[in-house]
Amino acid sequence: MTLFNIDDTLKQLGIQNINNGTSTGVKNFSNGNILESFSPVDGKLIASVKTTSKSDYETVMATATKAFKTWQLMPAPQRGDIVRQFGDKLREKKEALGKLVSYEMGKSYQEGLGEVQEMIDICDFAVGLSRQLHGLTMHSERPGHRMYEQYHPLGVVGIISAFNFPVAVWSWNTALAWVCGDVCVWKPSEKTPLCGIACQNIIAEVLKENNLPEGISCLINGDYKVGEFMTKDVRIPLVSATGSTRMGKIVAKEVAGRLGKTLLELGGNNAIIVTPDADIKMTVIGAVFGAVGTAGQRCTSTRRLIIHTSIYNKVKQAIVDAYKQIKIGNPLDQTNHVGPLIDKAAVNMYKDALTKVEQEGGTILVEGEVLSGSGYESGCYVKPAIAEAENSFEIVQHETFAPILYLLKYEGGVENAIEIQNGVAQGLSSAIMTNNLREAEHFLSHAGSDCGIANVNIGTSGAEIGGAFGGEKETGGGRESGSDAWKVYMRRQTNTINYTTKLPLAQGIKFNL
Ligand code: UN1
Repeated sequence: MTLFNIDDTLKQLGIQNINNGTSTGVKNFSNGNILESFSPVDGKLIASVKTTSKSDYETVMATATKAFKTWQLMPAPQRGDIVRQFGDKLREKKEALGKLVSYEMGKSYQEGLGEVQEMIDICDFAVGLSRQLHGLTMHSERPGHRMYEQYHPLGVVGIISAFNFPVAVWSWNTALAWVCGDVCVWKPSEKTPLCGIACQNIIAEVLKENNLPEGISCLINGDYKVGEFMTKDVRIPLVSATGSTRMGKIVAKEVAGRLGKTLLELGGNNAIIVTPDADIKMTVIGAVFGAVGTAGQRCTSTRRLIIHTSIYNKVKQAIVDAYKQIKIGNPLDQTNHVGPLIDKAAVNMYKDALTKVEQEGGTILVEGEVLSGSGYESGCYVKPAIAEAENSFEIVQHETFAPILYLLKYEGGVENAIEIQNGVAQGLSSAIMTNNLREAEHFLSHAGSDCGIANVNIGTSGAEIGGAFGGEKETGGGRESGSDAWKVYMRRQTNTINYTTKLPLAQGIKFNL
């Protein structure tokens, strides 16, 4: 079944059969190996990308460094206007880009559109921000002195993004970094390189239309070795990396070794606490979308449900019943809820996790399965599974990027549920379902969730861009998108100005010459 014409979509986004994976926004070139992008939807080759060689990378860095000299001098609101134009172009290309995201990554078309909407939203946010890159003013202890702080651009920002949000995560970083006066070099996941090419083509048009220098937006492609060009490069003061905790630890060590900055957005092991006061209908919707949406491949996906024993059976039954309604299949067919996993390696991890949970003593409530036959030819479609487990199981402690939901029980007060919720190495997203004010406030208090995101009567996934996004512990501590996340893309400078004819020293120190 052909649900859309992929050739037409690729044409609209300027994607050819073989694409140069290195770009400075004006020139596209590349001398590295060929990377082929296969769709998990139907297993077909979509197109190929030539990866970035070391010498291609050097050309990119020379161009980016030069572009920074111009870009940083442009007033921030004017940079904001460029980001506004980028947002407008994204509005025009929303359907095409949403389709490519869906076809190359495998998430539903609605979620593909949602991802492009997140890009548009962050552009709007960044435009407003471009007039608000505020510092504070302070009172000096010295007479006739004024003290204040300013934020200045950092330079070249490196962005390493993951396959699961192949376009939005780049835009959260880049839209803010641009208004802050930085230029960006982006390495998309080698599993979704065409999404990277499509985005770069869109921003390149905007930059050309405004006669801006090449190098403000650069693209590089390839595997972790290409990422290493950036992590090892002292010309890159900030590396923003999204992906696994394993990858984040390597990036953090490498960049810290040269005293660079990192913004890390890594794994989650997100739970919803379901208390006796929960609205069960809302809980089911939140939990099921959280667990099976994007086939469980969001860093905010719901992996654990922590249910009070008094309502355990009722909630369990409601969730198991809801799973019977789930339709798995081509994500571009809008009647399906769940598309494929990204590739066969992900399918193997899913299978391993299900074996492990049983070995550790868990009970499978909804059986997992790798689907085959008509419509499932890519071999990447799996059935969302549910297992009853213990929080202490090694597999429950681990983030498996697949639709597997663990049901856990708690007894007594909400503090016991919070202890289970916090009892993992990751700290990204968390939620409580309750109509009880005391429980909700306890969960949000300093004695409550230890995650970067804590929601009441909402699931763990689907955060809005207006808030700072990220988490604690093994999630890496970084914050992206809204609130004051922009500050990481700038360097802070404290300025003290003396407007007198005397030179008093701070701390009252006397130094008479
Ligand atoms: C991710 O999975 O890396 O909150 C990001 C959400 C989305 C972002 C997820 N807005 O689920």
